[in-house]
Amino acid sequence: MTEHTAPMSSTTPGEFADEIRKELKYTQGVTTEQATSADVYVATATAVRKHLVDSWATTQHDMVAGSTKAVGYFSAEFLMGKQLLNALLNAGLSDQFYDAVKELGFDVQDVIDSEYEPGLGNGGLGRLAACYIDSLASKGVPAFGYGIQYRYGIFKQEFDEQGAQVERPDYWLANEEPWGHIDYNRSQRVNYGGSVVEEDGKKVWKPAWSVRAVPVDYMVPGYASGRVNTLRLWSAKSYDEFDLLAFNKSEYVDAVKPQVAAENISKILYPEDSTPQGKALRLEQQYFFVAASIQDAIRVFYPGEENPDLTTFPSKICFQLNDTHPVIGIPELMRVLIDEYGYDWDTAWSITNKSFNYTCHTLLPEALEVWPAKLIGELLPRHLEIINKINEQFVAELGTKTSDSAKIDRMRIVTDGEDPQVHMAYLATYGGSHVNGVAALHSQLLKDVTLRDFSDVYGDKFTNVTNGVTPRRFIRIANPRLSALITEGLGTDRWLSDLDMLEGLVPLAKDDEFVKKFAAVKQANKVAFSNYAKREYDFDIDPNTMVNSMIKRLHEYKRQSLKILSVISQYADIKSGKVSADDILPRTVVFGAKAAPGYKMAKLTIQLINNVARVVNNDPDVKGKLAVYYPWNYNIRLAQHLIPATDLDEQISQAGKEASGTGNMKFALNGAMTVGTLDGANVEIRERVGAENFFLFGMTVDEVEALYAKGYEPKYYYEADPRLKQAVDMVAGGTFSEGDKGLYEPLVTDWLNKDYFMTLADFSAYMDIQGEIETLYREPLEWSRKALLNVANSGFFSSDRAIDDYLRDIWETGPLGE
Ligand code: 26Q
Repeated sequence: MTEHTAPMSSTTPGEFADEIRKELKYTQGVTTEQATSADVYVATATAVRKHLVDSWATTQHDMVAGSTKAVGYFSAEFLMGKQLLNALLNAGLSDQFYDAVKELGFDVQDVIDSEYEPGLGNGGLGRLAACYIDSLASKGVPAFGYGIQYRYGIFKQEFDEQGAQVERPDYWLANEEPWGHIDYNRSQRVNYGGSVVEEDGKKVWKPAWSVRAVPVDYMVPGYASGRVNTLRLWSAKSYDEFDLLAFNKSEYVDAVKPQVAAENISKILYPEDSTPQGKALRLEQQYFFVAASIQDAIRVFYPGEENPDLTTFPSKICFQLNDTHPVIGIPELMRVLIDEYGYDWDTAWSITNKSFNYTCHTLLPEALEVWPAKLIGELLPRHLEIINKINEQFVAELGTKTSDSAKIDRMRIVTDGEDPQVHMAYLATYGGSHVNGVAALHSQLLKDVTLRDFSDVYGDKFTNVTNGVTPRRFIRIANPRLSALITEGLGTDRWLSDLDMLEGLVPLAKDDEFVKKFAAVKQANKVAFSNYAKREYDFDIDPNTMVNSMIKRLHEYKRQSLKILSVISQYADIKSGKVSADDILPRTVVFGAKAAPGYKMAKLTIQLINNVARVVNNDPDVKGKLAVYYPWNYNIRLAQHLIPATDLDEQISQAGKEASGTGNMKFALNGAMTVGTLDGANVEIRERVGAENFFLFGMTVDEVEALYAKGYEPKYYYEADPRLKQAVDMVAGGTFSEGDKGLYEPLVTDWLNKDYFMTLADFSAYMDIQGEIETLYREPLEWSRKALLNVANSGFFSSDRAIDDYLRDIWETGPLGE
């Protein structure tokens, strides 16, 4: 007997069909006959929301009335993915939905496809925030996600005739968006600019302009928790609308300008995911959502109170800073407490310190945000004063802890000198209670390298929380076949809220019949993906080849170059007859990646991959042996289709550069094997699934450091490995640019002369492990057994476990009513 614990509404399919009909009629204003799939999508979304609204209201009520500390997850990005199937799953209406849509005479796929994916994030950090608010709701922990409702999400990626990336605006709100609830009655004023004056011995900020922050609320339904939390995304509106009347006619049109400027604040998501550029608008955005959210939290937890006792604030809610992007919240809470509620500095500092914690997501020094003090002073003069005072207090405190003045100098939150800079990571570390990295290796490197001085002095603040991903979206929804098999194997579906239960599959890896079923699931997923790729991209993917995927942002440190050089080398070997036809293991290599629009090397790498794909896929000599596909506009939807169909996953960053990675977890949980370096969470994945079930290659962090120290010479590796030399020479010689030797020159020059991320040094090891990979793949049963052990041993990488870690070690809170 199989035990089912998934939420199940008592609404029948017929009743749900009636609800959808009603929404079509009364909300959409169309008859079922007139309705399009898009209408049915909106009507279904509206209907399912109504199923969740009571739980939403009780969750809000219980949160404010109860004594359980809530969590405010502050993030400039929430990469949510489509909402419909997730909402249906958690409302217990998935089955009813399929039947109801059929009853109404529509195609389920068309209805699902009508939802436009909101792209309010760049990549890992934004998707992590989405997984965490899912897990918080599923655990019944009272929580808000606080962020920005950008009008334009991450750009839509297209490729031009030459294979180069073209960015198109992503105006995701062009059609009706049924999930967000705009709440004009709970808007907040956010001020900017002006100056600070003294009045009666008190500092008073006289801002020059302000913006209205209007909350757009999204339900975050928990899985089997009966709880629905809120994702509150702020949208910027102008206050100037009514002032227009005061202008005379000649100024009428110009008068609209400040309104446009104000609304620009939430207009666009910055598409860079490293090397922050210190743009004023970016700081305006950061302050915008953080200031609105802090006021909002005070309003929510002290409703109607004129003089709230904010010394209790840290027992009501704590704020998690998702990287440094919301760190301006620290001086903002200080300002609110001191200037608006009259607390003295020390009391305000104690409240603030308890209220914030900081998660760092990087190891690249250039990715740490630093703002010119001058810019902060122009935009937020009172905050600059407060930051300077925090810095003074900090430097004085350091003086009592160390006599190493060089160290104190290095640690300054505000640097000395002509053009002082504010280090946001330092402000976050000093201003909050806890600092965490996102994988064991990353947290260790934070302590040893990136924030070493801080960990010497404030060692107790440092902790690790290894990232996790939600099994609801990335297993249950993305991979229904595997989900059914897991439930069959375990005799229950409780694993969906307790992913450690996957360990129960370990004994089944010895059962050949079960392993064959597992292999059949993968094969069916590959066929489904092949159909999807045909429909969406007009690709002809052979599902009987090994599907080998590399999906992530395009970055030099992630080393898509290493992958494409290896593909070129394989191509050359097949062409030259170096490997005989029988020895070739047919492979389909799939890339998915967006590059920051200004990142030249990354964009050139995209062009190279596209042109390798063009040459390889059109060469009859390699047909059926090697194919390369680069579906454009990689997003959550594509991930949900490709991951379940992947045999081999690439996690090949240079050791010590990828903070964690989360794609690696999604692949392992969906039964792909990983080829990877000892970087980020790969280390822990390998420990858990077993070294014999993971394809490890490449230099370690220590070896990388030693090689930098010795002096790295990429040319040496180029000369030493003829496979590498041949591949690089083909790129340089124009094989993938119709003879044009200039096109990839910047790439080739970098490889041979700089190669900061040591792609060339790791090439031979990477090529060598391909042999092992192919040998195993030729034993389908053994491959599948190992892949199954990856699934069975990856339960740790659930975002539910990650949230448990945060609850225990950082937030010190738990589910409502406990
Ligand atoms: C900052 C300032 C100005 C403009 C842009 C930014 C910016 C925006 C996004 C900086 C960084 C990001 C995103 C970083 C990111 O996604 N990091 C990834 O986080 C994942 C979740 O922890 C990790 O798994 C990845 O290893 C890490 O690269």
